[in-house]
Formats: sequence, C-alpha cells, structure tokens
Amino acid sequence: MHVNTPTFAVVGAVNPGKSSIVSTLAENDRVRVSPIPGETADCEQFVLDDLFVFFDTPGFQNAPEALAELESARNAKEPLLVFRQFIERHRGEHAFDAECRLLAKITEGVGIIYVVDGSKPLREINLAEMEILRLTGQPRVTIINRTSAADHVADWKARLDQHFKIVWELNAQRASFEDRLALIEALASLEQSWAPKIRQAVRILREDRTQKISECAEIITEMLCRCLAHRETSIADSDEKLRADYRRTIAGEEAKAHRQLIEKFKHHLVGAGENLLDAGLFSEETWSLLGLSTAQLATVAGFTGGAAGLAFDVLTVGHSFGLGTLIGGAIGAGGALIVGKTQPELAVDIPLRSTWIPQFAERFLPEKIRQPVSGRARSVGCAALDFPWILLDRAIGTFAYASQRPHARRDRVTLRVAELKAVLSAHGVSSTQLSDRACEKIFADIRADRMTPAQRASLRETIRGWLEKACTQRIDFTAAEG
Ligand SMILES: Nc1nc2c(ncn2[C@@H]2O[C@H](COP(=O)(O)OP(=O)(O)O)[C@@H](O)[C@H]2O)c(=O)[nH]1
Ligand SMILES: [Mg+2]
Repeated sequence: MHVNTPTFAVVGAVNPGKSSIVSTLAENDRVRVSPIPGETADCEQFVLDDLFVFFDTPGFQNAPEALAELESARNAKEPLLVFRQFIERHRGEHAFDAECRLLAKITEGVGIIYVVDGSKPLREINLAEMEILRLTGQPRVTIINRTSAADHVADWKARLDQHFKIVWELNAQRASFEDRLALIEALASLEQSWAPKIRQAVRILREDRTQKISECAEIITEMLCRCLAHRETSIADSDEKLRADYRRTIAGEEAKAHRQLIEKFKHHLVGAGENLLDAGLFSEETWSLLGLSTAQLATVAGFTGGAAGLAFDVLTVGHSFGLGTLIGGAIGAGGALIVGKTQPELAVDIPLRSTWIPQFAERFLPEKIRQPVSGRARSVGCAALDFPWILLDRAIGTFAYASQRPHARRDRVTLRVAELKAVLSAHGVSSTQLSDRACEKIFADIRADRMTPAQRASLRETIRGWLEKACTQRIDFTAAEG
C-alpha cells in the first residue's frame, strides 16, 4: 500500500455505529461491532483494496472537559501542536484514554469521518465533539447513521452544517454499493491534494465491481455445465446408492459455487458446510417453488424435447432404452413425466454392452464412454427440464444477496426458498422471466456433451447480463430472510 493512500479516522461518540460504518466502507465483516459501548478500545486499521485506509477508533469519553483544554487551538498557528501537547499531558490517564488514542490518530494528518446516530437526540456532549474536531483544522465529513427507526436527522443536520462542509446520510446496515461510492466521491472535495487519488480509486472500485460480476457469471456457468453434464456412474452400486451419490455430487458442486459467489463479495456469512438457502437443492420445496412455471415447462418440452432426447441417447452410447427415449416417450404421452413441478425422478440408465463396437476398438473410446460400454455400468442423471433453472434461481438469489449485503450486518441469515422466488420476480431476475429458447438449446447441448466454446461464451454473457441486472437494483430481501 502506498504511503499516500487516502486515510480516514472514523470517530464519534459512544455507539453511533462507527465500527459499523468502517465495516461497510472497508467491506469487512470482521470489524468488531457491538451493542456494548466501549468495545473498540484502540485504533484499528482496515484497508479497502489498497485504495483507502479507515481507522476504527474508540468513542469520545469526556469531550466537554477535553474541549476546555483544547480551546487554545482556536488561535494557535499550528492547532495540531496543541492537540499533541494535550496527548502528552494525559497519556496513560484513564479519564482521557479514548481522547488520547483517537486524537493521536488525527494528529497524524488523516481525514476525519465523524459518525453520529441520527436516531438519537443531539446532546450537549456532541457539540463539544464537533467543536474539538473543528479545532483540529483537518479535512472532515459527517456521516449520519441510524441505529433505529427514530428520526432526529433534521436537528442533527442543522447543527452539523455549522461545523462540517459535508454532511452525509449513510446507513451502515443498508447502504448499497452506489451509496458507498457516492460518499467516497464526496470525500474528493474535502481536500484538493486527495482529489485525483480518490477519483482514481472510485474508477478502480467500479471496474472491480464489473470484474466481479464477470467472475461470478463464470462461476455460475461452470457450475451449470458441470451439473447438467454430470452422470454418476457405477458398475456395482445399487440404484438407490447411485441416486444418493448423484445428489451428493451435484449438491457439492452447487455449494462450492455458492461459497465462491459469497467469497467474491468478501462475506463470511456461512461457514464451511453451511448453506445460505434454507432448503436443499433436491428438496421438495425447491422443486415446487423455484424454476419455471408448469406452463413454461410444457412449452420448453415442446421445443427441446427432441434435442434433450438425443442428448441422453448420446450419453448412453446408443442404448435403445436410454433416458432420451424415456423423455421422448413422456412427451409423446402428454409430458406428464417431466412437466410436473415435483422433485425429479433421477433416472437410472443401464447401458448394455454394445455389440456394434468391437472389443479391440474400445480402448480408443474416451474414458467417459468406454467405462459404461465395457463395464456394463449404470448411470444416473437428471433429465428434468427444470433443473438448470432451479440451479439458476438459487445461484442468482445467492449472488444478489451477497452483492448487496452491507458488511456491517452481523446477523447470521438463511434465505427462505419459499419467498426467494417472489423477491427475484419482483426485480425481473427470476428464471420464469429469464427463460428463453436460446438458453434451452444450450442446456440441451450441455447435457449431450456437445456444447461448443461459442455456446459456452454466449451462455456466460447472458448470465453476466442477468447478474448485472440483479446487482444494480436495490433488492429488498427482508421477506426472504429468516
Ligand atoms: N439497525 C441498525 N443498527 C446499527 C446500525 N449501525 C450500528 N448499529 C448497531 O449499533 C450498535 C453499535 O454499533 P458499533 O458499530 O459497534 O458502534 P460504535 O460503538 O460506534 O463502534 C451495534 O449493536 C450495531 O449493530 C445501523 O445502521 N442499523
Ligand atoms: Mg466501535
């Protein structure tokens, strides 16, 4: 990190949410946030992408008395000298411990972010705090946070305007990416020498966000490809064990992808092995609530039935009772087998030893085909047309949540699948709204193991567009949080 990195001390009274603001601005959910006053005992540094440094500080303990001693800074040629002398005089004294620590940070020449709680009434001691900060002569901004719904913001504003050039409302637990960026941009006008660096940093943060969205699109594309193409294969296992292994493999792929999405946004919301969503991938809830509508499924079956059928025939190496034929048959019989909104029946397929491949030629076959052919293996896959869309609803929901959640929040949360669909739908990013023929064609080709690189790139680009849409809107997840 460069020595000239814009650096700010986040200061204020006890408990207005200083640590929470640091947490949100620095995108760090490991900053100590606590309802107990005095939890932040020392100044601690948090860095945002090597672009900004924020110091979390203890709250003022005894501002009116400190102010009485610091008044002389008003007419001093070098006000910070008065502050340094104050620190020297009171170092190690319990009464001014917090003041010494936070003022020491300010005397290093950093910018000041003064945090107040706009849900509490303004008090006399707050006026002393504002006056002390004004006397430092350092560039400073106020953030009005709110730790509850009560609203005293107008009173605060009237007073703060007299002491601070910039008075900004930012809610630590609700601020969006754009809200944060707007504040950071405003910091550029505090001090001329910082302005180019701060503007440059804002550009980098925007590019970084765009980059993250692309990376998440890649994570989701890869997960979809792996899950749709996967067939759990075995020679010896029972059908039930095969199905269970298949579910475990796929759920593992999904969980890995979701963890990567959450980590991209630097959250530690869920521990290893835990999931953000309350219902498993193969649960009845998931299959009845997520994915396409029954009417859509019937349509999709109409225009991809043939392709999907072929897909599975290819995988089973020409076996005439392949899964593909089963699907074709189901469509012929009215589609009831695959069109219902229920958990998928995981089809077990038993490829017989193929008579049309001479034994000596088998070793030239790719491993994936050779094993079932030569070992009389059975394999399990999921042919349900809903499958890709269910994976997508779950992944987009996880992405949208992780990309929007401010780091100041500390509640451990699960998203209820039952409400997730409605939340995504309200913002145009649920599978019911995203499904189209082009995607269905690609999904069928993934299942047939014949997706081209161009198709993959196109799918990734489509998903990137969806993710962009999901994270540029303010999505209220309250209804789905549990
Ligand atoms: N509801 C809500 N609570 C908040 C917000 N900011 C802080 N808090 C809560 O207020 C308490 C104090 O927050 P903290 O950041 O530790 O304050 P500090 O003492 O100034 O560092 C914690 O319980 C936070 O969860 C907010 O924006 N909304
Ligand atoms: Mg704190």
